[in-house]
Amino acid sequence: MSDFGLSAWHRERASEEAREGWELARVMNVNRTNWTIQTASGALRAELSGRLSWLHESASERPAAGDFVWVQIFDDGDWALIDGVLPRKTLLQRKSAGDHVDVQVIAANVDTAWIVQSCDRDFNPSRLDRYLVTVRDGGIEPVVVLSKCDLVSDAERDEMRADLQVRSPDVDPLFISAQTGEGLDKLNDRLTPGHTFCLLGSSGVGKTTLLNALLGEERFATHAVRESDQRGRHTTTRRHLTPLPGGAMMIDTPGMRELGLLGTEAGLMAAFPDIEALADHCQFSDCAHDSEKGCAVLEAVEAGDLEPERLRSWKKLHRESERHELSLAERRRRDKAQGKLYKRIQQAKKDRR
Ligand SMILES: Nc1nc2c(ncn2[C@@H]2O[C@H](COP(=O)(O)OP(=O)(O)O)[C@@H](O)[C@H]2O)c(=O)[nH]1
Ligand SMILES: [Mg+2]
Ligand SMILES: [Zn+2]
Repeated sequence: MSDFGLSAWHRERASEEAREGWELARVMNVNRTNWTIQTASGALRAELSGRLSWLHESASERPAAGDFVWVQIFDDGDWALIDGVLPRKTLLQRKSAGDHVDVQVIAANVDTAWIVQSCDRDFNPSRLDRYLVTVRDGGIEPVVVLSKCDLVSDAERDEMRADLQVRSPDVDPLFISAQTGEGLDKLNDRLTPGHTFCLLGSSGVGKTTLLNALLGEERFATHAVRESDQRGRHTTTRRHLTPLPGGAMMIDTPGMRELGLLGTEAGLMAAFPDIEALADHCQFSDCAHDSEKGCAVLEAVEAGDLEPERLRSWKKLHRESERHELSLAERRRRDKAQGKLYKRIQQAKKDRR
């Protein structure tokens, strides 16, 4: 556990910039301007060096949960200074919530994401597609976990399984219950030591309960789903990284109300390889698979080889991802133009003096 998930890949990157007097640590959580890091000797409070905060102007470049960082420890191990971030092997990000279009990092260096939906009321294949695209886009392996299976009948389970078989044939869901313990051994078996895992899913689906079960103790607070609106309250307020007994790391996240897509072309390709392969055979290279002549994707739907619902899902996510990427590009262009204008004004002022 002493290397908190530092992979060979990261070690190699670290040796390229080996720093005298600095050591490697891992970001456990972030709270505005405060970081908690895991070092070889335990958890520590940390701050960003002035150089780093200046270098990393955009929030998405700042150290996030799961990042490996260069630190210097002060005051007998009381606090640390972060002065560098190792390249990220994988990156989990979304469009920031709300109208403002920007990228928000959820976590860095996650190997496998457990996408959790609860059997009783959260099961939703469309939302699952959204998570799959996000996870794939970051270069992360997805595992679909259907929680609270104690609350549904065997028939209901079969229905969900069949539903997924049609909609997302690549997905092999794991039914688990933290209540009865069903399926937990299967999850435990998948916890490769040294790998980093991440729990994703709506609030109230049982992510933190699952983490506690894996830890074998009630370390983190969970919250009952409110009867009034059937939603879980946000008990997990921040993403945080926790070392598990077997040597794997787990990042728990608060439920995200929105998981907006932004520039996830690679994720769409990885999550919908069938559609992408068919699209290669469309007559027009910019085919939108709507009503075009010679559209191989529509032909596949017609022939019953592609589930229409799957195509609908792909289209929706594809459109959203492109739209957000365009507005981000547009905003960046505007910011840049504004920056130039500002510089010109400053120069003009100077010239007048
Ligand atoms: N019946 C049942 N309830 C569960 C299970 N796992 C979690 N819960 C309950 O679901 C609620 C929300 O759990 P929590 O772990 O806080 O969800 P999170 O928001 O995803 O972290 C709590 O009241 C848990 O007791 C389960 O396997 N079966
Ligand atoms: Mg939670
Ligand atoms: Zn087409």
